[in-house]
Amino acid sequence: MAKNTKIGIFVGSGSDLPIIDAATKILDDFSVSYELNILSAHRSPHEVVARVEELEKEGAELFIASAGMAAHLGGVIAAHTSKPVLGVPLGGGDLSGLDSLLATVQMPKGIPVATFAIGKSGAINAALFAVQILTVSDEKLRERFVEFRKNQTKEVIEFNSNNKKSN
Ligand code: RP5
Repeated sequence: MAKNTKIGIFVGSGSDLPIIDAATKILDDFSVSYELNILSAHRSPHEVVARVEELEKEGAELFIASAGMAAHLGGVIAAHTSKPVLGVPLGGGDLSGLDSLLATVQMPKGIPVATFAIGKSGAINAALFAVQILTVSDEKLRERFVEFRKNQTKEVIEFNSNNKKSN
C-alpha cells in the first residue's frame, strides 16, 4: 500500500527527541512528509527492521537515523533498505558524541551511511540534505530551498549591518 511518507526518521530513545525536533521542524517548514519512530537498534531491533521495510514499500525515499553512544541505528537501517540513509550522531554520553560519531561514520564498504555533525547542527543539516535530495525530482521544492538559502544569507548580512563595530 503506497502512502505519502517521504522520509522515515528513527531515533534510538525518547531521550533523543529534543535534538531530532530540530530536524522535524525543518521538514515541517518545507512541508515534507515524514514519520518519526522511537525504536532502538539494540533494544527493539526487529521493530526497526520491520518498520524500515514497510516504509520503503509504502514509498519512503530516504531515512534519517539518529542515536547516541554505540550508535548502530544508521548501519542497521542501511543494511535493510536500498534508500539513502543519513546518520546523525548524538552527544550526551560520557564521550560527548565521539562514540556515536565513530559508530555512525565508520561503516564498512558496501553499506554507506551519510554522516552529519554531532547533535543539533547535524540534525538540522541532515534534514536540509534530505530536502536537497528530494529537490532532484521536485522543482517546486528546489525553488523553496533556493529561497531558504537566499533568506539565510540575507539574515547574516542584516545581522552584520546591525552589529558590526569599529573604533
Ligand atoms: C542510544 O543510547 C539512544 O539513541 C540514546 O542516545 C542513548 C541513550 O539512551 P537512553 O538510555 O537515554 O534511552 O541508544
